[in-house]
Amino acid sequence: MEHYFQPEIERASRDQIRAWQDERLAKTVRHVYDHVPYYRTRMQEKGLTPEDIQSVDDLHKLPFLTKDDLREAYPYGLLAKPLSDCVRIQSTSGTTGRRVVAFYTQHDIDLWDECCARAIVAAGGTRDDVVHVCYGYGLFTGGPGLNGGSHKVGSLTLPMSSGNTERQIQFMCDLGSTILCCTPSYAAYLAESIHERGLQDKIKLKAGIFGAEAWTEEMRADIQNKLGIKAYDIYGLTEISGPGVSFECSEQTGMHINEDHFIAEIINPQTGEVLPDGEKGELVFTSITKEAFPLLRYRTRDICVLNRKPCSCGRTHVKMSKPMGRSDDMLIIKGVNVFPSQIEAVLLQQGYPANYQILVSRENNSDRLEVQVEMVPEMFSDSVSEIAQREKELINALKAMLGIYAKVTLVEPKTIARSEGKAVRVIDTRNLY
Ligand code: DLL
Repeated sequence: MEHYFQPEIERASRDQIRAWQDERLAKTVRHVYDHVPYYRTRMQEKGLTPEDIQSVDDLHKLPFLTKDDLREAYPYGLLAKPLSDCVRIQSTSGTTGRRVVAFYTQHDIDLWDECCARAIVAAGGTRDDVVHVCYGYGLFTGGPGLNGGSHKVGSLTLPMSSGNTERQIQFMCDLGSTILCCTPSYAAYLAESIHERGLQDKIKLKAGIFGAEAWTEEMRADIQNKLGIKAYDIYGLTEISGPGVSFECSEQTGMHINEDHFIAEIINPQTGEVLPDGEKGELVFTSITKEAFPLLRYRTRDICVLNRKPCSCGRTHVKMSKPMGRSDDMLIIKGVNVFPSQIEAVLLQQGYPANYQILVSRENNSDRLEVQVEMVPEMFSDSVSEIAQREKELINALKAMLGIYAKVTLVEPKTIARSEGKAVRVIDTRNLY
């Protein structure tokens, strides 16, 4: 039977959701216009006043906001409440330029925790569960978000943070963790480590809530089998609050966006044109209940599809597909668009583990793509010619998927570094020289 943390909201009629969105959008726009000079200037440049934004139908009139805008406004430029009302910041792990800092009032944190609680209950969580959180704690939103959600549900919460796999497994066995929250790459590593130690019968996990990075259906099947659990996807981003912007239900066919808090649009990333439901494009969010850091039409760079077909779980909120890549991490190799998720799907379909690295380089003015993937232990005793044959099979499978040649190198098990947080899959050295 399906359970809900907030059934009246999660199963609200579409008319009700729309009424909440219209009212909250107009209120948010009025608030930022009055309190954030940055928004007021941007709206005035477009000849807009808050009266022009009465409902979701008017949303398209507002300008987009990008990560660069947030960096420009660093640190306080987009703050919509006095600092004395704010109780927390979180920040992204950006690799270049200034960090993005998001602010929260206590009310913002309460609503964020509720979003994560919805995800935990959708994964079968109750106050009787032991929720093992090994997302990082600190500036990253993963640990604090799931931690807060678990408290709201009333589950026993293990604030493990990331790292120290030995200790993770020991606590999991000793305390009887039932719900695991971490990145899918770390879940795969934990599963592998539990099997190596022959401890699969000692763990009591029933579900996992995995997100913060892209993962494929093949990887889901692999983790589910190895740990004997049901694996649920969870999505979110620091700018919009953190994990729990959307989450999967028992149907496991996309993530319900918490539409009472966030309005989702899909746009053509090149032109900015709003696309109809069902079309693939860049996801854009407007937060309509945030006090300290509301964002209007924030471009996520995540490419996905929205689906409004009724869901068997009874939730009425729109579903987003798993992100199919990011408009900014799409690799262009020899002029062909390549998403790391396509490569991962091929590897897993061919029975390889999700331990791989994609190396992109430039040689003699030409792009070169290499995929290093770990052999499964059974292959370890294969002869050199058998390994060469397997590499050839993978080259053909990748060619069929991507349309280009990729060199494949099978490496010994355990030679590719494991990640405890978000995995680094792509090493692109083309722009370094
Ligand atoms: O990753 C928040 C989070 C923590 C989500 C824990 C889920 C679980 P950021 O570090 O700001 O926030 O990174 C946000 O990560 O724009 C996506 O590109 C990617 N991402 C997040 N969840 C998923 C997912 C957190 N389920 C960026 N599938 C987003 C694919 C995801 N990509």
